Amino acid sequence: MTPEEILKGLYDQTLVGNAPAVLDLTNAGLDAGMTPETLLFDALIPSLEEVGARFERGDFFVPEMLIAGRAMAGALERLRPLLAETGVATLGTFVMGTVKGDVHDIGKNLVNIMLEGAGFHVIDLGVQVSPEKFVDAIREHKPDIVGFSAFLTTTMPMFKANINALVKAGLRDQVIVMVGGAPVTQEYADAVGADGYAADASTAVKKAKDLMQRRRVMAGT
Ligand code: B12
Repeated sequence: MTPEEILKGLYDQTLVGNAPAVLDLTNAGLDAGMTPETLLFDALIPSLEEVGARFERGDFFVPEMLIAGRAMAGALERLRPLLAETGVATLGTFVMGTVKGDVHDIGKNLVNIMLEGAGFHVIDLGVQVSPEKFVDAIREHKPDIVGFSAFLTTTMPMFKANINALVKAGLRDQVIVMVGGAPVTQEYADAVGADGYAADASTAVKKAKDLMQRRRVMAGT
């Protein structure tokens, strides 16, 4: 199979949610010397975007979205060790979670993998994370950054609820807040008082490093 055929196959099989074929094609791509990034950004992610577009048009329903998501998640698990393969010392601690009411975790998991690859110690709280759980995790792990992920316009307001909970717990000044997810914008992030926003996983890593650097400069260390 040529690299083009592998990418086309990955795109098509993710679209129909054929998890075993997606895993086989991922392995075939890696065996052929293709990079994990190529498989992700040139096939897997575009395919899920198309799934979303079809759902919006009413051509796909929740079950189709679910099996496509599962197929993508299987490939992501295969790629995880390769994407996270670095020997960099720990840059900082990052607590991450999908907000309460929201079960989307593929985007969050991708950000986690890239953060780990860049040298962050990531503590993943999973999905449907309540403000109280974020507060408890911040008290326990004392992270440099906390990340809130939301994929629904109806769960984005949880960013503000989480930030309010941090303020109430006296923790807001001790942790950098980053937000993200498909419907989130820089304007929305600014409006809720987050410190940083990123539209994708590689920008999220860059932004996390920038924010840590800025905080160090401000603290004079
Ligand atoms: C797969 C999927 C599902 C799966 C989720 C499986 C899973 N384990 O995640 C299932 C089937 C469960 C699902 C359910 C629903 N879904 Co859905 N889903 C999707 C779909 C197709 C793909 C999402 C995805 O994983 N994308 C891939 C990743 C890589 O996306 P990404 O945005 O590029 O991620 C990057 C950034 O967002 C950023 N990022 C993400 N998190 C963070 C966090 C931080 C801190 C930072 C800095 C950055 C960052 O980095 C990521 C990596 O590069 C989207 C369509 C879409 N276009 O997003 C709809 C979509 C998100 N779903 C939608 C809807 C409506 C639903 C349901 C309400 C449907 C229903 N009627 O039940 C339910 C809600 C369930 C719930 N309570 O959460 C809508 C949301 C519309 C809206 N604006 O509110 C979308 C947009 C589809 C659409 N076009 O209408 N869904």
